[in-house]
Amino acid sequence: MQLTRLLGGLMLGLGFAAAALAQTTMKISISTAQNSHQGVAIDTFAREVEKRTGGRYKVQTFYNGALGGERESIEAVQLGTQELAFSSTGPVPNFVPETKILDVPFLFRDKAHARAVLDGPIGQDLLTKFDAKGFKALAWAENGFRHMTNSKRDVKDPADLKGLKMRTMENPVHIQAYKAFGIITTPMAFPEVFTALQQGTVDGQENPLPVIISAKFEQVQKHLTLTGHVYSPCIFVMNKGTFDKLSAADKQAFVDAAKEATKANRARVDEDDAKGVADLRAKGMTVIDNVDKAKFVAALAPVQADFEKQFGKAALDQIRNYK
Ligand code: EAX
Repeated sequence: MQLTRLLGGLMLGLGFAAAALAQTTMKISISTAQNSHQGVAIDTFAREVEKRTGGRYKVQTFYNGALGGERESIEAVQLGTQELAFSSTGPVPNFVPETKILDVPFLFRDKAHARAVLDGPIGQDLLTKFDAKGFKALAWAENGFRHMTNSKRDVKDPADLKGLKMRTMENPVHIQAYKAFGIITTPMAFPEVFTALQQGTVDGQENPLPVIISAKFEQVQKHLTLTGHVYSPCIFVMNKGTFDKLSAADKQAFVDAAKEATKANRARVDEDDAKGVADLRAKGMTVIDNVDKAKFVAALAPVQADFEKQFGKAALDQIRNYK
């Protein structure tokens, strides 16, 4: 009894102490559902920030584009009206043009290659490019490799893409490449995509399996082809002023929380990639998984030549050959 009372008193004391400490709440948002690889990322991040700062910082999580699409969220973070966002690189080149190189199609062999590049000196150097634009980029994470879906036909060959009206991200590199496939490109923010597919405003879209599954695109798309035409990184961005005001230890806590979140995010992407095709087939999609990738690569040869001019062959080779 003595002990219980003592413990009770201690906990009460601790409670008061915690309440006396200033507690700061911050916001973070994603455009996909909570039950997704991005939801796992920000939920883990919020938990880790709270744990690593002894509860002095709380991160409020928003899903499904509740605070706006990815471009709007990044803008809000830049302005400081929102402290944090987790986004694909879709709209990022409009803020930090140096990241464009990561959106080049067929640049990465597989997820292990992409993750190694992002975690290595190339990716870490790119994170520093956000500083001058009003951001602190905490860590890279991912969506995974993007695949094509549409409501019109099985895409077995690049020629089958000709004339398909497809929603794309607001990303200049993607748009240039997809035009080279003969796609009629319609850039659009993610929260509008389901309705656009449902109403037939566009025939198709492209996204990794984790996004297709969590957005339930199988309800409005019949055909999926595992083109894996481009790797889709994600990033944790924070308002620079907000980050700079943190103590050195808290800065480290935020960075470490983002790294921990990336681990959980990547594990979920692997899980979704492993079961995604069977899942989507069971829900009625036709999935072309024996893709002759070389044909799709060849179809982009002219545009790749232009990317080599834009980004420099040396910079692209440095990524391609990274071990
Ligand atoms: O970040 O806009 C997109 O297609 C993105 O891949 C999606 O919002 C997940």
